[in-house]
Amino acid sequence: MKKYINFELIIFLVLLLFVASCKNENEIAEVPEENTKPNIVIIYADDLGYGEMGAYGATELKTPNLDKLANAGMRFTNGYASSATCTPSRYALLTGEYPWRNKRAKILPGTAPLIIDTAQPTIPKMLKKQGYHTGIVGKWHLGLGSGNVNWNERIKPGPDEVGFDYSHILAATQDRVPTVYIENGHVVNLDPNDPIEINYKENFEGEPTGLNNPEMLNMKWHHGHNNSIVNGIPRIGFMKGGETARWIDEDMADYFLAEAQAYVKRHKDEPFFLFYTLQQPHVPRTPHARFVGSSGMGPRGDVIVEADWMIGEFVKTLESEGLLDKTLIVFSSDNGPVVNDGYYDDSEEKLGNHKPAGALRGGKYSLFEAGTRVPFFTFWKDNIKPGVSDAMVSQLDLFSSLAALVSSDESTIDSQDLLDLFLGKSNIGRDEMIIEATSRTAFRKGDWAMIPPYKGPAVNRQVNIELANADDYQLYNLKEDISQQNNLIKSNPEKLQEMILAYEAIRGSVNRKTQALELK
Ligand code: NG6
Ligand code: CA
Repeated sequence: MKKYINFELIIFLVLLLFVASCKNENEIAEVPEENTKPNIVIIYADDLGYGEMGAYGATELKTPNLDKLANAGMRFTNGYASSATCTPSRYALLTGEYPWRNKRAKILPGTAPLIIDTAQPTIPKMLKKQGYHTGIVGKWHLGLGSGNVNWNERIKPGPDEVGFDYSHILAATQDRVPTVYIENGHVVNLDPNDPIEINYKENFEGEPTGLNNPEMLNMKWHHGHNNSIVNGIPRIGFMKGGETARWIDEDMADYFLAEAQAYVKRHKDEPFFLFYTLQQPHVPRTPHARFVGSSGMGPRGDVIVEADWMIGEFVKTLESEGLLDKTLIVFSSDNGPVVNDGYYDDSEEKLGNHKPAGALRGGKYSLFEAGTRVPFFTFWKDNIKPGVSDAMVSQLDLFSSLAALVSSDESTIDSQDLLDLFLGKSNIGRDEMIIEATSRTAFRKGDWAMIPPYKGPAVNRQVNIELANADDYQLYNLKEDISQQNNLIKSNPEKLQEMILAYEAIRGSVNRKTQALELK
């Protein structure tokens, strides 16, 4: 009798094990691990302001493709770049570290060495460890090499050494030399018999410049931008040689779009991360002929229309490759808007009623809100429900949030895991953060903004932007006063003290010596 019971029990257990193992096999077969990893694309505009998309209230400028994504995704009304200029914002986004912790995170010349330590964690490195292929197409501006780059050899360290498997970039900005594309460390279409030489201090003998040869220009410089002339446009820095490699400015949008599309097609069968970094609407604004006149606002508006079109085409590619519901798209801008950033390009004359910063005060280079508060949204077909959030979020937070998305346990001190917010499952953002503009810092906490006193002009007359320099502290309640018109330090000294203490707890006490804004 005893024996019989045991026999039955054993059969039962064997059957149970068999069923359980079948179920496991089925599960594994149905959901292979790789398929659970979404592709990640960050589309990053250059100098696009808070008020430049229909979804953020623009009425004069039409951005239908961006609006479609923003309105179908999670749109943040308190989304921030970490800085009011390009290099520091890009540094912070990729490393998850506040840019003011790195003294070299400032607007860089085209000859600057790489400012990300090759041992430092970065988003692409973190994603690579989770099986992602990683690529960057577009603007870089984080430095290349370790000083004295030879542009005619493999240029390193660069994107590859900080985690990008593939890179197809412009080194610095569209207005800085070298005016060539660089693919995986090699200048594209370079003729070895016509080597490239670059110098940011002095010209090469006999080479024309914007300063000396105005007759050669088809775009005039307003301030700075009077060194070497490429395609009739005077640039920052001096360049010689590399004739066959020089880009055609008007083709840049099409060029990078084709590269971004090709990248997606090449890597559609594995999880990929693409950092698609647009050059628009940074100067010089050079829309393709198809877009000239498209905005009625001159080249600045036209290149925004062009960028919007590029994004529409790029999304179509994701769709036709069957990837739209497998790809998280994050869109933002590296800093706020500037209208005249150094060329006479009709941008001021033709601006009309368009307000690049919306209701915000300041602009690029400014510690007022327009410097860092930018368009910021996430889109993921069938995975993120349409919504608008006023929670505070910084591009710094992408590091830890994307790590959480791909089940990596990496994070950084400055980057917060706000994945649920990005996916529209929560409305809890950051409580506080430091913002930066041309090496000055200010503080955001809750509804409040606090700007310490800084010496220097209140307004930069060249770009016509209020920088937020003042003799005393400034304190604004952004909920009641989004345009920062009422400084509340006198009526609310307790709040000011609280803000100063919280700011200094992160930033330390800062030596606020004169911080002249050098635009050169
Ligand atoms: C400034 C340039 C400006 C722009 C900026 C960098 C002058 C006078 N001004 O120094 O045109 O290139 O640097 O912009 O040279 S950013 O968006 O890349 O930070
Ligand atoms: Ca920028």
